Amino acid sequence: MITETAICYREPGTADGMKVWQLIRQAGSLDVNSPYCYIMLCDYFRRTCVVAEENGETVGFLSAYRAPDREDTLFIWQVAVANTHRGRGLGKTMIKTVLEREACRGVRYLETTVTPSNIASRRMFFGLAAELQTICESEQGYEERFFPQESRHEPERLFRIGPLA
Ligand code: 9YT
Repeated sequence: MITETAICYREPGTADGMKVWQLIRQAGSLDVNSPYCYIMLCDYFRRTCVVAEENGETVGFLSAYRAPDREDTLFIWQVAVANTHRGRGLGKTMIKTVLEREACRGVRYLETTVTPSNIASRRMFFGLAAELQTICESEQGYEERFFPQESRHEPERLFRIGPLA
């Protein structure tokens, strides 16, 4: 028997911050920021963030904000999907969910940065651009030299998707 449960996509609230931090830690492929950072995102930036939930469990998180000096651009900070829920389009659905909100009215471009090792994320953004019938351009972004050496951080390549219809 196959049991399909519904995934709910919603705005986060302050209380989601700690679960999001746990998700990011478990997911493994992203920078683990402080619990405080996720609480702030879930509170002050809730209108442009998305929690994906299944049976009350946090299985996905999208953090994003409108670029302060470019109103038409939504910067996507992190797209996190639980290991158990990969390959099911959660990342794309979270992005489409946020784009439909009032908070994203007038957004024509998506920008994000992705490390070379995060192949799934790169693939997702190119796939999303195709679905939205637009293009995905790639630029240098934040090279390794911007990061402290001891952090051993990979370069962050910039991807710009748009214009959106
Ligand atoms: C799209 C995405 O998840 N980018 C990750 C940026 C960075 N490496 C981070 O915050 O983990």
